[in-house]
Amino acid sequence: MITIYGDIDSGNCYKIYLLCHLLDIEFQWQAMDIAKGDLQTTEFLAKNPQGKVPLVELADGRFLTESNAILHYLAKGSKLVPADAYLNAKVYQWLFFEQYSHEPYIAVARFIKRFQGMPESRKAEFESKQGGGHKALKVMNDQLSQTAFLIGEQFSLADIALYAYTHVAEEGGFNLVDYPAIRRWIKQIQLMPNYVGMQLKN
Ligand SMILES: N[C@@H](CCC(=O)N[C@@H](CS)C(=O)NCC(=O)O)C(=O)O
Repeated sequence: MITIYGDIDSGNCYKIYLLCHLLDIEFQWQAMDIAKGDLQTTEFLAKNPQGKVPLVELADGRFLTESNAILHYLAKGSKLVPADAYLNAKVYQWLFFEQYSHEPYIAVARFIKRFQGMPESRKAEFESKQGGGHKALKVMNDQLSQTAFLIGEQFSLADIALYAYTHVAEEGGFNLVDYPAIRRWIKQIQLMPNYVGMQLKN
């Protein structure tokens, strides 16, 4: 069985948690508290020298980091990874978009607002994240106005990766009222069999 080292409040960790539920993959969850310094211990750094979560330990003791690489590894061969070369590349297109054009804005703004309580020292940085976040949301909304899911009519890893921080974007100050196609897509994902929200289930 795999072990996921994660903090469920982190969208990058929640992605893996959601995927495992949707695909019925057995896992153990090892809760890591970032604020308490759990990622800086010698023991954890030996597993991931980057000192970051998510980290997955495979049944044979090997480790894997980077949320979207983990998603790809765990979902290989499933219906969430299209066999068609173009659609497969489309999944990658959205995964790279998520890490470069979406997460650095929306996740960071959310962290400053929700988890740091908007300290004065980070207010300007918070504001600077709004433009990029809205740009990313518009790109998603435009796509989702044309197709049910991000790569087309097929639900894929791309949707899981982008759902993670998008469904809590309001916690980063991004009002989703102007993005009706995103709101429709969020509801559709929440209705899927085995869907779980951002709280650990016992
Ligand atoms: N690109 C990485 C980002 C990993 C990352 O930055 N994780 C954050 C939580 S969302 C973390 O561990 N932060 C702790 C730190 O940087 O000290 C991924 O997608 O997994």
